[in-house]
Amino acid sequence: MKRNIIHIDIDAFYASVEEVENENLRGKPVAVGGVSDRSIIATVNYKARRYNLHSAMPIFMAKSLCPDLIIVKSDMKKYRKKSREIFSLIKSYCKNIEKVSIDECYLDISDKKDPVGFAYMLKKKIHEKFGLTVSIGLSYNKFLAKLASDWRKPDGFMIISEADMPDILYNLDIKKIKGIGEKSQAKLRNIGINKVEDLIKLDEEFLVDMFGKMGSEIYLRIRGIDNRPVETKRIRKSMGVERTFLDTNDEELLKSYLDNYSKELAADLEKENRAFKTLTLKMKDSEFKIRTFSKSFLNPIKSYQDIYKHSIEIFEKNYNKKKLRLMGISASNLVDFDIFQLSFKDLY
Ligand code: DCP
Ligand code: MG
Repeated sequence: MKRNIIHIDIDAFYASVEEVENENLRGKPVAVGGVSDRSIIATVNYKARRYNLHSAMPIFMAKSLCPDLIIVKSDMKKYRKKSREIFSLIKSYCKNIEKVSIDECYLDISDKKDPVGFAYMLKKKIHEKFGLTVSIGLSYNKFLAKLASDWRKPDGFMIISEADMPDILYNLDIKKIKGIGEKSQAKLRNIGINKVEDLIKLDEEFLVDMFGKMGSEIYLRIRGIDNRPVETKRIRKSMGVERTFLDTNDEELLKSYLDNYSKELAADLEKENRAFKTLTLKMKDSEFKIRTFSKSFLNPIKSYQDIYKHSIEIFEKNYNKKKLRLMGISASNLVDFDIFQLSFKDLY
């Protein structure tokens, strides 16, 4: 049966939250991030995007491109709370919701008689209650719904029907397809493959050779096929934080990122009442080589202090001084903290 799926993504999320709260910011270029010149931008509003500012850009660079930029210090607690409120509003209209990040979710609305009307209603409700605009994509699978929500940002609404699919997809640049990294893009462009219409001529074997397991996924996606369900109750096997930034080998800066990640991961664990036994540090260098290192614990950990301490330890032991472009930490071997406490009490 044909499904109707929507993907919702809040526009310039952190910056919009700040603009709603402080009217002095409205109409001006705004960035949210760390305030020191050495820190990086989390996001910028659409006014600032006109100056080519974007997420992960260092503050000093942003200031030089846009001297009038207003920088607001990020407040994760506030954005998480807002995110929870928005998702719970959405959930009151549709239970089939899969949250995929702090400001994105999929809904399976196959049971709604008027999917377009429903999408507009949601946009209106979110705007009325929170003053925020969202972009929505409507299609018959998750991949195309996400592509559609990205199409007309901000405050966008776009439908991709089965009839529209070939025109939209085949004209797409290969960089728009998830799983095709910069290195593979360069290789493909070298052999004259720039758009999906070129990529589609390759057989599945070729793609699997090039991309591993992901190759089969790419083969299907570029044909508009994606059978993944909207997973309402996803049982998470791991939780983590990772970011791309401007290449650096400044150890103090890298450690300050680990400090931020540890705070975020601890807050996520707290929210879900989880602790964990394995911590993994991932480092991608400027040549795109990825190295990961893990450490396991007998007793589960969950606090910011513990996560930070162990992340730093793994980092100091394994960092090879090469410039990094991405770093992340993740928690796996998750345990439910209530259960853990219970068994712990039972033992003593
Ligand atoms: N974020 C971050 N660091 C990044 C990317 C994003 O801290 N490198 C944060 C800030 C964003 C939020 O996550 O507000 C949501 O990410 P999006 O990619 O959806 O970006 P925005 O919502 O800011 O903008 P858009 O209108 O493009 O969705
Ligand atoms: Mg967004």
